[in-house]
Amino acid sequence: MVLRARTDFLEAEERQRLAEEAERNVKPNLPLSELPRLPVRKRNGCVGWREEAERAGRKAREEAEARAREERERAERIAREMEEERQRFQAAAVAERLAAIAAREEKARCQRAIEEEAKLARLAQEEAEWQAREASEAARKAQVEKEEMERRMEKGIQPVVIPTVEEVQLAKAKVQYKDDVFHFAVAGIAGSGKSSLINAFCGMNNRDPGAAPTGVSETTLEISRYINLAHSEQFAWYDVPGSGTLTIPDWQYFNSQGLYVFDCILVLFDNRFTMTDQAILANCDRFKIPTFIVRSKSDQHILNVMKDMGYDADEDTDCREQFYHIAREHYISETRQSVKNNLAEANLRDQRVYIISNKTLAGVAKDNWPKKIIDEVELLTDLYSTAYLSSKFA
Ligand SMILES: Nc1nc2c(ncn2[C@@H]2O[C@H](COP(=O)(O)OP(=O)(O)OP(=O)(O)O)[C@@H](O)[C@H]2O)c(=O)[nH]1
Ligand SMILES: [Mg+2]
Repeated sequence: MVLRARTDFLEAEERQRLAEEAERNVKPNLPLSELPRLPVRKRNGCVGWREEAERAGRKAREEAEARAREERERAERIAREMEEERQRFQAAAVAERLAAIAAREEKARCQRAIEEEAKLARLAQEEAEWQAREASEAARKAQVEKEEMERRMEKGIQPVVIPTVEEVQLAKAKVQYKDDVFHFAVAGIAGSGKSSLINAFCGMNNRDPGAAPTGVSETTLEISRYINLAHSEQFAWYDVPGSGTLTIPDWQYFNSQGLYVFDCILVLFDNRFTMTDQAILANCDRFKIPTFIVRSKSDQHILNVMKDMGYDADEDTDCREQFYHIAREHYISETRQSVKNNLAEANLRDQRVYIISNKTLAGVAKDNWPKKIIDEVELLTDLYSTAYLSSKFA
């Protein structure tokens, strides 16, 4: 009994201590009046004070635990809500900062784009201004050149056009140029007697087989090559189309015909000394090509002069001879003076004019000394001297 009582007492004491402790811990300020009233339990089957105290302590502890749990949960909820709020706030701040950064970057990008556009526009404007200046300078130079060309052409000076190496090679191939052959070209307006002159040089009559075609309807349209059989290894003769035959400006005639490849050029004229003749002479001087000015058809021209002087074909031989000599002298001096004047007017070097007729020349070439020689012998002599004295045969 004593032992049980003792145990009950210790248990009750322990429970009381725990209850007090729980009460102290959980609800220290609870007024005494609010403490649950402890039912009095009688010993031996009645509710004892220890059970009541234990129940009360348990209940108080449970209530305290429940309140503590509630408080904790509430505190946790508040903390969670605060954390969420903090996170929301933080996210909003971050988003705001990011938006500000993005706005700044966008602004900077726009600024850069504007600056880039402005730079490109400035460059384009500078390029356009430079091109305009270049175009204006080119136009000014072209104008100066045009004026210079007009001025020179007014003075009879033709523009210098230097052929390229390829053009020279082509022109040489076209005329079958050979380094050990001397190449004579005869140039002049259509009908001046070029083909007839070449036939005469080659010792042929116009109707001989192999002779250059002649006559009003036999206009030469391409450069043709002829050989003097007596000198076939040394000389080649070229019949060049008359400038009036082709639609080529006078000053381009020389280059377009490739006349720069020839070793010597005869400029043949019949009635008038033309601009093309002057251009050929000027270009030959520039290319250091020897030239001979030749007036053709002297027989016909002298006869015309005789007729102008009143000569009648029925006159007797003596009278005819007298007319001939006077007309011949008149024609020769008039021709020489007129060529001299033409050369001077065209600012060209003064040079001799050879007055010939093709029949007389053909006779001289064949060593049949005809009577009415004017410059035929000298022309042949000077031509061949020029050839033999040239670097080809020196
Ligand atoms: N009387 C005379 N007639 C000539 C003389 N030379 C040429 N002729 C004539 O003039 C005409 C023209 O002569 P061509 O030799 O064909 O003249 P061309 O310069 O070759 O003529 P194209 O080939 O058309 O440029 C022909 O009827 C010739 O007979 C000459 O010295 N005296
Ligand atoms: Mg001809």
